[in-house]
Amino acid sequence: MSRLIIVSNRVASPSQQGVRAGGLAVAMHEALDRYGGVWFGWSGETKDDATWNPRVVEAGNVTYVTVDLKTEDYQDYYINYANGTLWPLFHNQLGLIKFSRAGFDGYLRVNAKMAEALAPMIRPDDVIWVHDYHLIPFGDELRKHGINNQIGFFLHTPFPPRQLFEALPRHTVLLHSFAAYDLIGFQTDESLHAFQESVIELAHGRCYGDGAFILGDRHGHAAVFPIGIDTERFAKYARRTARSRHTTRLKESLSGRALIIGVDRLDYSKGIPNRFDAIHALLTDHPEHRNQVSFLQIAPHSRSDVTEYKVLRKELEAAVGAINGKFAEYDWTPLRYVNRAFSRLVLAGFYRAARIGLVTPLRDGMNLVAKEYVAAQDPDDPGVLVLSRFAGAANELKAALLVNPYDADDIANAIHRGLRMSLDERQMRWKHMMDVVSANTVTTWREAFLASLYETQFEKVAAVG
Ligand code: ADQ
Repeated sequence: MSRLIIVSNRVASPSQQGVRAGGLAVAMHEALDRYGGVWFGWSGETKDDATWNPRVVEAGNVTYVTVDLKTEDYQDYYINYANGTLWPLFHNQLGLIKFSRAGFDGYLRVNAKMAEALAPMIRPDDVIWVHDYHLIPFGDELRKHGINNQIGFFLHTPFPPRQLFEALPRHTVLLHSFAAYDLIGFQTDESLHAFQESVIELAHGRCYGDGAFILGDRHGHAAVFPIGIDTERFAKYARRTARSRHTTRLKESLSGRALIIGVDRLDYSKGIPNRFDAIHALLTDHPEHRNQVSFLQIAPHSRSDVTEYKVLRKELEAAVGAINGKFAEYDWTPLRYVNRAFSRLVLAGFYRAARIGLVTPLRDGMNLVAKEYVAAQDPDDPGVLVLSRFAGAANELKAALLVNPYDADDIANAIHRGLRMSLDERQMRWKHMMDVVSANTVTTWREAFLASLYETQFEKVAAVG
């Protein structure tokens, strides 16, 4: 049977699997766990004397293969280009983009070196699945080593509108490297269409109704595969943990107040400052909620070496101080701000204890937290999801209270509405969303993507035959 090789920027070591903050890590582990295979990528270690020799660790049915990065490569590839250029671009944050030639060269160099490290381990019938914006040129680099296997690519972030993508210096180099993949997956129709428009307008390629595209002398397929979660497992966690020590402590600390929860990596795309503004607006415009609600924002630090993330940290710390300073009572703090990761079990219990799940990214490929919040609810007394209309998840979770994340008043009004919502309406909305997250799970996502990838293989064989 052919092996699945998953390639992603970071590979969490088996010992780090308990606590994971990051949608890709969560999804990849859940996908590999079930069927086994190889997970290849960066170890997360940077060393001045790093070599490209891969380290191999077997754990259960998964083989983890990792390489370390030299400090300079980490800086150019990861900090400067992937997270300093592509991440803000793909989240429509044009003002935050920094482009440097050294960053771009480093990005191409690391992709080439990583492909060189993996290529000798690939068997002829392996299927390779590359993930996310860090590794767009990876497939192209593998092809240079004569790898003719099926290679798929999934973009976890949005793909930006053509007018923004055009602002990226040397964008055609990236666009052409997409064409090395047999199949490219996007989270939403919007991203797929933006990619197709870029192919046509910026690289003079051709796109067809069935998702096929031609770019230069290569052709591939592009389609939409919205990512899901392991819904059943998450719901089970939530039931199991409803009376756990952590959940009990949290509930006791609320003294009967309603809990509003936000859980995100600390990232400017997640709209956390706007969310804090919304809490301010809620307590100002709806004073009846003072001393009646507590907002818990869990936001573990991420990408702390990138300047914009340091700036955001400072901004949030100041905002928390200002809101608590203004509204807190001697026996009540409106905003609890916690910068650490929790196990999935603990998170599930916290989501279930929350009357409102507040998920308001400015832009997000999908947003798994929204789906986890739904999966964790008690069917007899479910909470209300307040969701940004600019998260990919909004395409599926239409029964959430959809808001404009830039509009603090809109968010505040949705929270107010959620806090007053009848049990009947909460149950009706929750059931609608739960049906969706139960039907489209991380397993159906993975199976749909791989089935399409295999299909392109048959088409290739048929074309050659
Ligand atoms: P992320 O931007 O990381 O993912 P998201 O989809 O919300 O965003 O996933 C975050 C994951 O990390 C969730 O599973 C969440 O439970 C977990 N997490 C967050 N904070 C945590 C904490 N304090 N402790 C433990 N776990 C925590 C990227 C894209 C998204 C896309 C995913 C998957 O940006 O748009 O949905 O990949 O494709």
